[in-house]
Amino acid sequence: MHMTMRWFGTGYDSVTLAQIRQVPGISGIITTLYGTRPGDVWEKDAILAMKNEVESAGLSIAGIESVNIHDSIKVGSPERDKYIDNYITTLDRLGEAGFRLVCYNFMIIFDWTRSDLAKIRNDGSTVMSYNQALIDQIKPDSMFDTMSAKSNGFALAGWEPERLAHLKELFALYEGITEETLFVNLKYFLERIMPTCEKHGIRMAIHPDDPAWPVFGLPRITKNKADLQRVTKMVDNPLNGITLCTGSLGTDPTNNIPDIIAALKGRIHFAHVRNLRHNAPGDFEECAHLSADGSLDICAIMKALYDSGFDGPIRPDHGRAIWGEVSMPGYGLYDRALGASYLSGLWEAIAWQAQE
Ligand SMILES: [Mn+2]
Repeated sequence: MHMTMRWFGTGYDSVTLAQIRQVPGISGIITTLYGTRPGDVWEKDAILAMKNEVESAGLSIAGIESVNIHDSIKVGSPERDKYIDNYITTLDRLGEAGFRLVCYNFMIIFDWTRSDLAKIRNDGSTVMSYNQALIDQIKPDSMFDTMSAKSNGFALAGWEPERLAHLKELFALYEGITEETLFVNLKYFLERIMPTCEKHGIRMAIHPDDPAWPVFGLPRITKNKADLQRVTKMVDNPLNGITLCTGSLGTDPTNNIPDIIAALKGRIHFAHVRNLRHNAPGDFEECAHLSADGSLDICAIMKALYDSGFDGPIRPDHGRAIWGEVSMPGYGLYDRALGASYLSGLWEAIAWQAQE
């Protein structure tokens, strides 16, 4: 296990690499080439500049989150081959630069979704929250404004304004797309990229749906154990794996995360570990990482990862906004540093006990 933190890049993140380097146990960061759009070929020079910037700050890049997938690939339209070729070129360049982990997702139109980015808790901290009844009152075309309204002026990962400006066209594009079509199109994509992944040893780690159910009637195919097993089995290559995101899978209380970890043993290439609190069906809010603060047993999750032989990067995921920090929602320094220390402490105790 390597403890990491996500970093959004100079000019995009309120947190600096120098600050991240001082969080105990952090050896690397997870980042991406910001400013690129889904479908773009990443420039070699830009990849190397990103790598050099992080390494000259005394850290390494433990993985890329994300290389996003162009809509034509998800839809399976004729121009998808061109965009898969672009994706392959990007993977080739990332592999040549020494990168071995790529996170991506197959959510359509909307990425992760929340009804509030700054819900005030009793202790005065704020968290992101989701209430299905509130989402049901929002028209899809005002979803971007709802998300941006409390983003503290930061760009939100997966919520590209240029793409979402064409929402009507996007909904038209995905009309008639079912879960089955998405599985078929994902399989086609994975089969085409696997030779390049094998050439460099790049582990692909699909990120689960957040929340883990269809939103605005759009199908989702990475919601639970059965979905993730289907994804890993339909292209049965060890490099075709998943990102175990406890905060996403955990939105559905019927998802037993330690059981999912055991079932996906060997195919979990990356882990996002955080807690959340269920208020009612379809109604949850984020919280501190500590088990006692939410509904997930974080110790049982870390133990399951340890027992599965997990050797990839873990990062604390969204944190609360605390101590007056102003940052991109979920991505302040303070609460994620607390989360990283807590997760490292659990891992140390679990490893110590295993040696007794
Ligand atoms: Mn996640």
